[in-house]
Amino acid sequence: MFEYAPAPESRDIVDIRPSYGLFINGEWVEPQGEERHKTINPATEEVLAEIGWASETDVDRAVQAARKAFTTWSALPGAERAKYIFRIARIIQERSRELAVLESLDNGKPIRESRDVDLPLVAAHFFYYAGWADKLAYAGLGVDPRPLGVAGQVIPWNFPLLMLAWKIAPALACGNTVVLKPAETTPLTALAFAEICRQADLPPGVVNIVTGAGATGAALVAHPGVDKVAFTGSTEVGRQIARTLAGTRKKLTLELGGKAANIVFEDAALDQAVEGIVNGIFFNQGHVCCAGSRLLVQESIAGDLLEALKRRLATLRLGDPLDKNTDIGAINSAAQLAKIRELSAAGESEGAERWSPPCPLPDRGFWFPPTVFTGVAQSHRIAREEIFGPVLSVLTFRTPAEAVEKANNTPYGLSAGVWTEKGSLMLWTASRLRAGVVWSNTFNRFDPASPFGGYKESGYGREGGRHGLEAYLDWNHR
Ligand code: TXE
Repeated sequence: MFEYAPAPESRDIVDIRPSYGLFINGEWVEPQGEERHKTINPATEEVLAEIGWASETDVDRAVQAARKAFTTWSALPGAERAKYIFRIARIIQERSRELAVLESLDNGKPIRESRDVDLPLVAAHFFYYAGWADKLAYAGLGVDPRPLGVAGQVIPWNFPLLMLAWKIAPALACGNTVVLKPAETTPLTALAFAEICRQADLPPGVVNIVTGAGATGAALVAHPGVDKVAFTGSTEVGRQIARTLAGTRKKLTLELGGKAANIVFEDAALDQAVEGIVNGIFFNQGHVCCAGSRLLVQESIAGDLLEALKRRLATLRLGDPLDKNTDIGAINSAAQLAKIRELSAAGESEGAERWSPPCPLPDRGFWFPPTVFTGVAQSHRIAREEIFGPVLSVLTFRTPAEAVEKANNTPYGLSAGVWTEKGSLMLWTASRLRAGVVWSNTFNRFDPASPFGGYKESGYGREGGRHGLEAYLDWNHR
Protein backbone atom coordinates (compact mmCIF):
# COMPACT_ATOMS: atom_id res chain seq x y z
CA MET A 1 0.00 0.00 0.00
CA PHE A 2 1.26 3.49 -0.74
CA GLU A 3 0.24 6.97 0.34
CA TYR A 4 -2.47 8.74 -1.61
CA ALA A 5 -4.88 11.62 -1.13
CA PRO A 6 -8.37 10.37 -0.22
CA ALA A 7 -11.16 11.59 -2.48
CA PRO A 8 -14.40 10.70 -0.72
CA GLU A 9 -17.74 10.92 -2.48
CA SER A 10 -20.21 12.98 -0.44
CA ARG A 11 -22.48 10.96 1.79
CA ASP A 12 -24.73 14.00 2.15
CA ILE A 13 -26.30 13.51 -1.27
CA VAL A 14 -28.35 10.56 -0.02
CA ASP A 15 -31.45 10.94 2.03
CA ILE A 16 -31.86 7.86 4.22
CA ARG A 17 -34.99 7.76 6.37
CA PRO A 18 -34.60 6.44 9.93
CA SER A 19 -37.12 3.71 9.21
CA TYR A 20 -38.86 2.11 6.23
CA GLY A 21 -42.10 0.21 5.80
CA LEU A 22 -43.12 -1.98 2.87
CA PHE A 23 -44.03 -0.71 -0.59
CA ILE A 24 -47.39 -2.21 -1.47
CA ASN A 25 -49.90 -0.97 -4.04
CA GLY A 26 -47.93 2.23 -4.59
CA GLU A 27 -47.98 3.17 -0.88
CA TRP A 28 -45.65 2.86 2.08
CA VAL A 29 -47.35 0.60 4.59
CA GLU A 30 -46.29 -0.58 8.02
CA PRO A 31 -45.65 -4.31 8.28
CA GLN A 32 -48.21 -6.17 10.28
CA GLY A 33 -45.72 -7.66 12.76
CA GLU A 34 -43.58 -5.79 15.28
CA GLU A 35 -40.27 -7.23 14.06
CA ARG A 36 -37.81 -4.78 12.54
CA HIS A 37 -34.24 -5.15 11.38
CA LYS A 38 -31.33 -2.73 11.27
CA THR A 39 -29.43 -2.42 8.02
CA ILE A 40 -25.83 -1.37 8.62
CA ASN A 41 -22.90 0.06 6.71
CA PRO A 42 -20.50 -2.91 6.58
CA ALA A 43 -17.50 -0.58 6.35
CA THR A 44 -18.26 1.10 9.69
CA GLU A 45 -20.98 -1.03 11.36
CA GLU A 46 -23.01 2.20 11.66
CA VAL A 47 -26.79 1.67 11.58
CA LEU A 48 -28.22 3.17 8.39
CA ALA A 49 -31.94 2.54 8.90
CA GLU A 50 -34.56 0.28 10.43
CA ILE A 51 -36.36 -1.98 8.02
CA GLY A 52 -39.76 -3.63 8.32
CA TRP A 53 -39.93 -7.43 8.22
CA ALA A 54 -42.81 -8.62 6.05
CA SER A 55 -44.94 -11.42 7.50
CA GLU A 56 -46.94 -13.95 5.51
CA THR A 57 -49.95 -11.62 5.75
CA ASP A 58 -47.89 -8.72 4.37
CA VAL A 59 -46.67 -10.89 1.50
CA ASP A 60 -50.27 -11.83 0.80
CA ARG A 61 -51.25 -8.14 0.68
CA ALA A 62 -48.45 -7.48 -1.80
CA VAL A 63 -49.39 -10.44 -4.01
CA GLN A 64 -53.08 -9.38 -3.99
CA ALA A 65 -52.05 -5.86 -5.06
CA ALA A 66 -49.92 -7.29 -7.86
CA ARG A 67 -52.76 -9.58 -9.01
CA LYS A 68 -55.18 -6.67 -9.16
CA ALA A 69 -52.71 -4.49 -11.08
CA PHE A 70 -51.99 -7.33 -13.53
CA THR A 71 -55.41 -6.98 -15.15
CA THR A 72 -54.77 -3.44 -16.35
CA TRP A 73 -50.97 -3.56 -16.75
CA SER A 74 -51.04 -6.65 -18.96
CA ALA A 75 -53.82 -5.12 -21.10
CA LEU A 76 -51.80 -1.97 -21.86
CA PRO A 77 -50.33 -1.85 -25.37
CA GLY A 78 -46.61 -2.67 -25.26
CA ALA A 79 -45.75 0.86 -26.41
CA GLU A 80 -47.53 2.27 -23.35
CA ARG A 81 -45.70 -0.07 -20.97
CA ALA A 82 -42.48 0.94 -22.67
CA LYS A 83 -43.10 4.60 -21.82
CA TYR A 84 -43.16 3.82 -18.11
CA ILE A 85 -40.05 1.63 -18.29
CA PHE A 86 -38.14 4.25 -20.31
CA ARG A 87 -39.17 6.81 -17.70
CA ILE A 88 -37.79 4.59 -14.93
CA ALA A 89 -34.52 4.21 -16.88
CA ARG A 90 -34.17 7.97 -17.30
CA ILE A 91 -34.85 8.67 -13.61
CA ILE A 92 -32.21 6.08 -12.67
CA GLN A 93 -29.72 7.86 -14.92
CA GLU A 94 -30.60 11.24 -13.42
CA ARG A 95 -30.27 9.91 -9.85
CA SER A 96 -27.37 7.58 -10.51
CA ARG A 97 -24.81 9.41 -8.36
CA GLU A 98 -27.11 9.33 -5.35
CA LEU A 99 -28.06 5.68 -5.96
CA ALA A 100 -24.39 4.71 -6.30
CA VAL A 101 -23.57 6.27 -2.93
CA LEU A 102 -26.55 4.52 -1.34
CA GLU A 103 -25.46 1.19 -2.82
CA SER A 104 -21.89 1.59 -1.57
CA LEU A 105 -23.09 2.57 1.91
CA ASP A 106 -25.42 -0.41 2.27
CA ASN A 107 -23.33 -3.01 0.45
CA GLY A 108 -19.69 -1.97 1.06
CA LYS A 109 -18.66 -1.99 -2.61
CA PRO A 110 -16.26 0.70 -3.89
CA ILE A 111 -17.98 3.79 -5.27
CA ARG A 112 -15.97 3.44 -8.47
CA GLU A 113 -17.76 0.16 -9.12
CA SER A 114 -21.26 1.23 -8.07
CA ARG A 115 -20.89 4.49 -10.04
CA ASP A 116 -19.15 3.14 -13.17
CA VAL A 117 -20.42 -0.44 -13.42
CA ASP A 118 -23.58 -1.14 -11.41
CA LEU A 119 -25.59 2.03 -12.07
CA PRO A 120 -24.89 2.32 -15.82
CA LEU A 121 -25.88 -1.36 -16.19
CA VAL A 122 -29.03 -0.86 -14.12
CA ALA A 123 -30.20 1.96 -16.40
CA ALA A 124 -29.12 -0.02 -19.49
CA HIS A 125 -31.32 -2.98 -18.49
CA PHE A 126 -34.40 -0.79 -18.18
CA PHE A 127 -33.64 0.90 -21.51
CA TYR A 128 -33.00 -2.46 -23.19
CA TYR A 129 -36.18 -4.17 -21.98
CA ALA A 130 -38.31 -1.07 -22.54
CA GLY A 131 -37.31 -1.50 -26.19
CA TRP A 132 -38.75 -5.04 -26.24
CA ALA A 133 -42.14 -4.15 -24.69
CA ASP A 134 -43.81 -3.41 -28.04
CA LYS A 135 -41.89 -6.02 -30.03
CA LEU A 136 -42.67 -9.22 -28.14
CA ALA A 137 -44.41 -10.65 -31.17
CA TYR A 138 -41.03 -10.51 -32.95
CA ALA A 139 -39.06 -12.28 -30.21
CA GLY A 140 -39.59 -15.63 -31.91
CA LEU A 141 -41.46 -17.03 -28.92
CA GLY A 142 -44.76 -17.95 -30.51
CA VAL A 143 -47.28 -15.86 -32.38
CA ASP A 144 -48.76 -14.01 -29.46
CA PRO A 145 -46.65 -14.53 -26.34
CA ARG A 146 -48.55 -13.58 -23.19
CA PRO A 147 -47.41 -12.51 -19.74
CA LEU A 148 -47.50 -15.07 -16.96
CA GLY A 149 -49.09 -13.00 -14.20
CA VAL A 150 -47.42 -12.13 -10.89
CA ALA A 151 -43.66 -12.62 -10.62
CA GLY A 152 -42.26 -13.34 -7.13
CA GLN A 153 -38.61 -12.33 -7.19
CA VAL A 154 -35.98 -12.91 -4.51
CA ILE A 155 -32.57 -11.28 -4.90
CA PRO A 156 -29.21 -11.35 -3.09
CA TRP A 157 -26.97 -8.65 -1.63
CA ASN A 158 -23.97 -8.64 -3.96
CA PHE A 159 -25.46 -6.43 -6.72
CA PRO A 160 -28.65 -5.24 -5.04
CA LEU A 161 -29.93 -2.74 -7.59
CA LEU A 162 -28.53 -4.56 -10.61
CA MET A 163 -30.20 -7.84 -9.60
CA LEU A 164 -33.43 -5.89 -9.16
CA ALA A 165 -33.04 -4.52 -12.70
CA TRP A 166 -32.31 -8.00 -14.12
CA LYS A 167 -35.55 -9.20 -12.58
CA ILE A 168 -37.97 -6.27 -12.78
CA ALA A 169 -37.15 -4.85 -16.24
CA PRO A 170 -38.02 -7.97 -18.31
CA ALA A 171 -40.99 -8.82 -16.08
CA LEU A 172 -42.59 -5.42 -16.65
CA ALA A 173 -41.75 -5.31 -20.35
CA CYS A 174 -43.59 -8.62 -20.83
CA GLY A 175 -46.68 -7.35 -19.00
CA ASN A 176 -46.24 -9.08 -15.64
CA THR A 177 -46.51 -7.43 -12.25
CA VAL A 178 -43.96 -7.95 -9.50
CA VAL A 179 -43.44 -8.59 -5.81
CA LEU A 180 -39.72 -8.37 -5.07
CA LYS A 181 -37.85 -9.20 -1.89
CA PRO A 182 -34.38 -7.68 -1.56
CA ALA A 183 -31.72 -9.28 0.65
CA GLU A 184 -31.90 -8.46 4.35
CA THR A 185 -28.48 -6.78 4.43
CA THR A 186 -29.01 -4.52 1.38
CA PRO A 187 -32.60 -3.28 1.14
CA LEU A 188 -31.95 0.45 0.69
CA THR A 189 -31.61 0.75 -3.09
CA ALA A 190 -34.69 -1.44 -3.65
CA LEU A 191 -36.60 0.91 -1.34
CA ALA A 192 -35.22 3.89 -3.27
CA PHE A 193 -36.42 2.13 -6.43
CA ALA A 194 -39.93 2.06 -4.94
CA GLU A 195 -39.80 5.86 -4.82
CA ILE A 196 -38.59 5.88 -8.43
CA CYS A 197 -41.68 3.88 -9.42
CA ARG A 198 -43.80 6.59 -7.83
CA GLN A 199 -41.78 9.31 -9.55
CA ALA A 200 -42.38 7.52 -12.88
CA ASP A 201 -46.15 7.36 -12.13
CA LEU A 202 -46.08 3.59 -12.47
CA PRO A 203 -49.62 2.38 -11.71
CA PRO A 204 -50.03 1.18 -8.10
CA GLY A 205 -49.42 -2.53 -7.54
CA VAL A 206 -47.29 -3.09 -10.66
CA VAL A 207 -44.15 -3.19 -8.48
CA ASN A 208 -44.30 -4.11 -4.79
CA ILE A 209 -41.26 -4.36 -2.52
CA VAL A 210 -41.39 -6.50 0.62
CA THR A 211 -38.37 -6.50 2.92
CA GLY A 212 -37.46 -9.35 5.22
CA ALA A 213 -35.26 -12.40 5.64
CA GLY A 214 -35.51 -15.97 4.32
CA ALA A 215 -38.99 -16.52 5.80
CA THR A 216 -40.38 -13.61 3.79
CA GLY A 217 -38.79 -15.02 0.64
CA ALA A 218 -40.16 -18.48 1.41
CA ALA A 219 -43.68 -17.05 1.91
CA LEU A 220 -43.43 -15.20 -1.39
CA VAL A 221 -42.30 -18.14 -3.53
CA ALA A 222 -44.89 -20.46 -1.95
CA HIS A 223 -47.80 -18.02 -2.35
CA PRO A 224 -50.47 -19.55 -4.61
CA GLY A 225 -51.08 -16.16 -6.26
CA VAL A 226 -47.53 -16.10 -7.68
CA ASP A 227 -47.20 -17.45 -11.24
CA LYS A 228 -43.47 -17.14 -11.77
CA VAL A 229 -40.53 -17.29 -9.38
CA ALA A 230 -37.11 -15.85 -10.13
CA PHE A 231 -34.38 -16.43 -7.57
CA THR A 232 -30.74 -15.45 -7.35
CA GLY A 233 -28.85 -16.69 -4.31
CA SER A 234 -27.25 -19.75 -2.78
CA THR A 235 -27.53 -23.19 -4.34
CA GLU A 236 -28.91 -24.52 -1.06
CA VAL A 237 -31.87 -22.10 -1.01
CA GLY A 238 -32.34 -22.60 -4.76
CA ARG A 239 -32.80 -26.32 -4.11
CA GLN A 240 -35.34 -25.62 -1.35
CA ILE A 241 -37.31 -23.37 -3.69
CA ALA A 242 -37.27 -25.99 -6.45
CA ARG A 243 -38.66 -28.50 -3.94
CA THR A 244 -41.39 -26.06 -2.83
CA LEU A 245 -42.42 -25.46 -6.42
CA ALA A 246 -42.30 -29.08 -7.57
CA GLY A 247 -45.76 -30.13 -8.68
CA THR A 248 -47.05 -26.55 -8.98
CA ARG A 249 -47.66 -24.80 -12.31
CA LYS A 250 -45.23 -22.02 -11.41
CA LYS A 251 -42.43 -21.23 -13.80
CA LEU A 252 -39.00 -21.06 -12.12
CA THR A 253 -35.61 -19.61 -12.97
CA LEU A 254 -32.66 -20.09 -10.64
CA GLU A 255 -29.33 -18.28 -10.74
CA LEU A 256 -27.12 -19.87 -8.11
CA GLY A 257 -23.48 -20.21 -7.15
CA GLY A 258 -20.33 -20.70 -9.18
CA LYS A 259 -16.67 -21.70 -9.06
CA ALA A 260 -15.43 -20.34 -12.36
CA ALA A 261 -12.13 -21.27 -13.93
CA ASN A 262 -10.04 -18.50 -15.45
CA ILE A 263 -7.69 -20.33 -17.82
CA VAL A 264 -4.43 -18.69 -18.89
CA PHE A 265 -2.48 -20.37 -21.71
CA GLU A 266 1.27 -19.83 -22.14
CA ASP A 267 0.89 -17.59 -25.20
CA ALA A 268 -1.54 -15.17 -23.50
CA ALA A 269 -0.75 -11.45 -23.28
CA LEU A 270 0.53 -11.52 -19.71
CA ASP A 271 -0.29 -7.96 -18.58
CA GLN A 272 -3.79 -8.21 -20.00
CA ALA A 273 -4.30 -11.58 -18.32
CA VAL A 274 -3.15 -10.17 -14.96
CA GLU A 275 -5.75 -7.39 -15.23
CA GLY A 276 -8.36 -9.99 -16.13
CA ILE A 277 -7.46 -12.16 -13.16
CA VAL A 278 -7.63 -9.17 -10.78
CA ASN A 279 -10.96 -8.07 -12.23
CA GLY A 280 -12.17 -11.68 -12.21
CA ILE A 281 -11.76 -12.29 -8.51
CA PHE A 282 -11.29 -8.96 -6.72
CA PHE A 283 -14.13 -7.02 -8.41
CA ASN A 284 -16.84 -6.46 -5.78
CA GLN A 285 -14.64 -8.19 -3.15
CA GLY A 286 -15.25 -11.47 -4.98
CA HIS A 287 -18.95 -11.34 -4.06
CA VAL A 288 -19.75 -12.37 -7.60
CA CYS A 289 -21.44 -15.62 -8.64
CA CYS A 290 -19.39 -15.73 -11.85
CA ALA A 291 -16.09 -14.68 -10.16
CA GLY A 292 -12.95 -16.23 -11.64
CA SER A 293 -12.14 -17.89 -8.33
CA ARG A 294 -10.01 -20.72 -9.78
CA LEU A 295 -7.00 -19.54 -11.77
CA LEU A 296 -5.80 -22.33 -14.06
CA VAL A 297 -2.41 -21.33 -15.40
CA GLN A 298 -0.21 -23.26 -17.81
CA GLU A 299 2.77 -24.62 -15.89
CA SER A 300 5.39 -23.06 -18.21
CA ILE A 301 4.32 -19.49 -17.31
CA ALA A 302 3.03 -20.02 -13.78
CA GLY A 303 6.10 -18.46 -12.09
CA ASP A 304 6.13 -15.30 -14.23
CA LEU A 305 2.38 -14.85 -14.05
CA LEU A 306 2.23 -15.18 -10.27
CA GLU A 307 5.08 -12.73 -9.84
CA ALA A 308 3.30 -10.16 -12.04
CA LEU A 309 0.00 -10.82 -10.26
CA LYS A 310 1.53 -10.28 -6.82
CA ARG A 311 3.15 -7.02 -7.99
CA ARG A 312 -0.23 -5.83 -9.22
CA LEU A 313 -2.03 -6.87 -6.04
CA ALA A 314 0.41 -4.83 -3.98
CA THR A 315 -0.98 -1.69 -5.70
CA LEU A 316 -4.64 -2.36 -4.81
CA ARG A 317 -6.17 -0.01 -2.28
CA LEU A 318 -8.50 -1.44 0.33
CA GLY A 319 -10.61 0.87 2.44
CA ASP A 320 -13.44 3.40 2.56
CA PRO A 321 -15.95 2.36 -0.13
CA LEU A 322 -16.89 6.00 -0.69
CA ASP A 323 -13.28 6.93 -1.54
CA LYS A 324 -13.01 7.20 -5.33
CA ASN A 325 -9.51 5.64 -5.17
CA THR A 326 -10.65 2.48 -3.42
CA ASP A 327 -10.31 -0.82 -5.29
CA ILE A 328 -11.48 -3.21 -2.58
CA GLY A 329 -14.30 -2.32 -0.23
CA ALA A 330 -15.88 -4.04 2.76
CA ILE A 331 -17.21 -7.57 3.03
CA ASN A 332 -20.98 -7.31 3.06
CA SER A 333 -21.74 -8.93 6.42
CA ALA A 334 -20.23 -10.55 9.49
CA ALA A 335 -21.71 -13.88 8.35
CA GLN A 336 -20.04 -13.66 4.92
CA LEU A 337 -16.73 -12.65 6.53
CA ALA A 338 -16.93 -15.69 8.82
CA LYS A 339 -17.49 -17.93 5.77
CA ILE A 340 -14.48 -16.46 3.93
CA ARG A 341 -12.28 -16.87 7.02
CA GLU A 342 -13.43 -20.42 7.56
CA LEU A 343 -12.69 -21.49 3.98
CA SER A 344 -9.34 -19.68 3.96
CA ALA A 345 -8.35 -21.48 7.17
CA ALA A 346 -9.35 -24.75 5.50
CA GLY A 347 -7.10 -23.85 2.56
CA GLU A 348 -4.12 -23.53 4.90
CA SER A 349 -4.90 -26.63 6.91
CA GLU A 350 -5.28 -28.68 3.73
CA GLY A 351 -1.77 -27.62 2.69
CA ALA A 352 -2.13 -24.74 0.21
CA GLU A 353 0.16 -21.75 0.54
CA ARG A 354 -1.52 -18.45 1.48
CA TRP A 355 -0.30 -15.02 0.34
CA SER A 356 -1.64 -11.47 0.71
CA PRO A 357 0.05 -8.13 -0.02
CA PRO A 358 0.83 -5.91 2.99
CA CYS A 359 -2.64 -4.57 3.65
CA PRO A 360 -3.66 -2.87 6.89
CA LEU A 361 -7.35 -3.46 7.62
CA PRO A 362 -9.58 -0.76 9.18
CA ASP A 363 -10.45 -1.31 12.87
CA ARG A 364 -14.20 -1.26 12.41
CA GLY A 365 -16.31 -3.00 9.81
CA PHE A 366 -15.90 -6.29 7.92
CA TRP A 367 -12.69 -6.63 5.91
CA PHE A 368 -10.65 -9.31 4.22
CA PRO A 369 -7.39 -8.71 2.33
CA PRO A 370 -6.89 -9.83 -1.27
CA THR A 371 -5.61 -13.37 -0.90
CA VAL A 372 -3.95 -15.86 -3.24
CA PHE A 373 -3.57 -19.57 -2.54
CA THR A 374 -0.96 -21.49 -4.51
CA GLY A 375 -0.25 -25.20 -4.45
CA VAL A 376 -3.99 -25.88 -4.52
CA ALA A 377 -5.17 -29.41 -5.32
CA GLN A 378 -8.52 -30.14 -6.92
CA SER A 379 -9.63 -31.97 -3.79
CA HIS A 380 -9.12 -28.92 -1.54
CA ARG A 381 -12.25 -27.20 -0.31
CA ILE A 382 -10.98 -23.86 -1.66
CA ALA A 383 -10.93 -25.43 -5.14
CA ARG A 384 -14.41 -26.90 -4.84
CA GLU A 385 -16.58 -24.59 -2.73
CA GLU A 386 -17.79 -21.10 -3.53
CA ILE A 387 -15.95 -18.71 -1.18
CA PHE A 388 -17.66 -15.54 -2.43
CA GLY A 389 -14.79 -13.39 -1.24
CA PRO A 390 -11.47 -11.89 -2.44
CA VAL A 391 -9.71 -15.25 -2.44
CA LEU A 392 -8.05 -16.79 -5.51
CA SER A 393 -7.13 -20.47 -5.74
CA VAL A 394 -4.31 -21.16 -8.21
CA LEU A 395 -3.96 -24.51 -9.98
CA THR A 396 -1.69 -25.40 -12.89
CA PHE A 397 -2.04 -27.53 -16.03
CA ARG A 398 0.20 -28.76 -18.83
CA THR A 399 -2.07 -29.36 -21.81
CA PRO A 400 -5.30 -27.79 -23.10
CA ALA A 401 -7.11 -31.08 -22.44
CA GLU A 402 -5.99 -31.01 -18.81
CA ALA A 403 -7.14 -27.38 -18.49
CA VAL A 404 -10.61 -28.27 -19.76
CA GLU A 405 -10.85 -31.31 -17.53
CA LYS A 406 -9.91 -29.31 -14.43
CA ALA A 407 -12.16 -26.38 -15.38
CA ASN A 408 -15.16 -28.70 -15.73
CA ASN A 409 -14.36 -30.60 -12.54
CA THR A 410 -16.90 -28.70 -10.45
CA PRO A 411 -20.57 -29.11 -9.65
CA TYR A 412 -21.08 -25.55 -10.90
CA GLY A 413 -21.15 -24.18 -14.45
CA LEU A 414 -21.87 -20.48 -14.54
CA SER A 415 -18.89 -18.89 -16.26
CA ALA A 416 -15.28 -19.29 -17.36
CA GLY A 417 -12.49 -17.20 -18.86
CA VAL A 418 -9.92 -18.17 -21.49
CA TRP A 419 -6.72 -16.22 -22.22
CA THR A 420 -4.85 -17.02 -25.42
CA GLU A 421 -3.86 -15.21 -28.61
CA LYS A 422 -4.64 -18.32 -30.70
CA GLY A 423 -8.15 -18.24 -32.12
CA SER A 424 -8.23 -22.00 -32.73
CA LEU A 425 -7.24 -22.77 -29.14
CA MET A 426 -9.83 -20.30 -27.87
CA LEU A 427 -12.61 -21.96 -29.85
CA TRP A 428 -11.43 -25.47 -29.01
CA THR A 429 -11.43 -24.65 -25.30
CA ALA A 430 -14.64 -22.60 -25.19
CA SER A 431 -16.63 -25.29 -26.96
CA ARG A 432 -15.60 -27.86 -24.34
CA LEU A 433 -16.28 -25.77 -21.22
CA ARG A 434 -19.52 -26.56 -19.43
CA ALA A 435 -20.32 -22.98 -18.45
CA GLY A 436 -23.16 -20.61 -19.33
CA VAL A 437 -20.78 -17.76 -20.20
CA VAL A 438 -17.23 -18.07 -21.55
CA TRP A 439 -15.26 -14.83 -21.73
CA SER A 440 -12.34 -14.71 -24.12
CA ASN A 441 -9.44 -12.42 -23.19
CA THR A 442 -11.70 -10.56 -20.79
CA PHE A 443 -13.71 -11.30 -17.64
CA ASN A 444 -16.83 -10.04 -15.86
CA ARG A 445 -18.11 -8.22 -18.93
CA PHE A 446 -21.89 -7.71 -18.96
CA ASP A 447 -24.37 -6.39 -21.44
CA PRO A 448 -28.17 -6.35 -21.17
CA ALA A 449 -28.42 -7.97 -24.62
CA SER A 450 -26.39 -11.05 -23.55
CA PRO A 451 -28.09 -13.99 -21.88
CA PHE A 452 -26.61 -15.08 -18.55
CA GLY A 453 -27.22 -18.30 -16.61
CA GLY A 454 -25.79 -21.59 -15.51
CA TYR A 455 -25.26 -25.25 -16.20
CA LYS A 456 -25.45 -27.93 -13.51
CA GLU A 457 -25.77 -26.64 -9.92
CA SER A 458 -25.45 -23.02 -11.04
CA GLY A 459 -29.15 -23.07 -11.87
CA TYR A 460 -31.36 -22.95 -14.92
CA GLY A 461 -33.05 -20.43 -17.15
CA ARG A 462 -31.41 -17.39 -18.69
CA GLU A 463 -31.57 -13.74 -17.73
CA GLY A 464 -30.68 -10.93 -20.11
CA GLY A 465 -31.15 -10.53 -23.83
CA ARG A 466 -34.01 -11.99 -25.84
CA HIS A 467 -33.60 -15.24 -23.88
CA GLY A 468 -34.46 -13.32 -20.72
CA LEU A 469 -37.96 -12.67 -22.11
CA GLU A 470 -38.73 -16.40 -22.23
CA ALA A 471 -38.80 -16.59 -18.44
CA TYR A 472 -41.60 -14.03 -18.24
CA LEU A 473 -43.83 -15.14 -21.10
CA ASP A 474 -46.22 -17.96 -21.74
CA TRP A 475 -44.87 -18.81 -25.16
CA ASN A 476 -45.96 -22.44 -25.43
CA HIS A 477 -49.44 -21.77 -26.73
CA ARG A 478 -49.94 -21.21 -30.46
O1 TXE B 1 -27.66 -16.62 0.44
P1 TXE B 1 -29.21 -16.91 0.48
P2 TXE B 1 -26.74 -15.91 1.55
C1 TXE B 1 -23.92 -17.76 -2.23
C2 TXE B 1 -22.54 -17.35 -1.72
C3 TXE B 1 -22.82 -16.95 -0.31
C4 TXE B 1 -23.88 -17.97 0.07
C5 TXE B 1 -24.77 -17.57 1.21
O2 TXE B 1 -21.69 -18.46 -1.74
O3 TXE B 1 -21.70 -17.06 0.53
O4 TXE B 1 -24.68 -18.11 -1.09
O5 TXE B 1 -25.31 -16.27 1.01
C6 TXE B 1 -33.37 -15.16 0.47
N1 TXE B 1 -36.80 -18.99 0.51
N2 TXE B 1 -24.58 -16.68 -2.94
O6 TXE B 1 -26.95 -16.56 2.88
O7 TXE B 1 -29.62 -17.33 1.87
C7 TXE B 1 -32.52 -14.22 1.28
O8 TXE B 1 -33.31 -13.50 2.22
C8 TXE B 1 -36.77 -17.88 -0.25
C9 TXE B 1 -24.44 -16.67 -4.37
O9 TXE B 1 -26.97 -14.47 1.50
O10 TXE B 1 -29.50 -17.81 -0.66
C10 TXE B 1 -31.90 -13.36 0.18
O11 TXE B 1 -32.84 -12.39 -0.25
N3 TXE B 1 -35.80 -16.95 -0.13
C11 TXE B 1 -25.40 -15.75 -4.99
C12 TXE B 1 -31.66 -14.37 -0.94
O12 TXE B 1 -32.55 -15.46 -0.66
C13 TXE B 1 -34.83 -17.15 0.78
C14 TXE B 1 -25.69 -14.49 -4.32
C15 TXE B 1 -30.22 -14.92 -1.00
O13 TXE B 1 -29.88 -15.46 0.25
C16 TXE B 1 -34.82 -18.30 1.61
C17 TXE B 1 -25.79 -14.64 -2.88
C18 TXE B 1 -35.87 -19.24 1.45
N4 TXE B 1 -35.92 -20.36 2.15
C19 TXE B 1 -25.22 -15.70 -2.26
N5 TXE B 1 -33.72 -18.24 2.41
C20 TXE B 1 -25.32 -15.58 -6.47
N6 TXE B 1 -25.80 -16.55 -7.24
O14 TXE B 1 -24.91 -14.54 -6.96
C21 TXE B 1 -33.06 -17.10 2.10
N7 TXE B 1 -33.73 -16.43 1.12
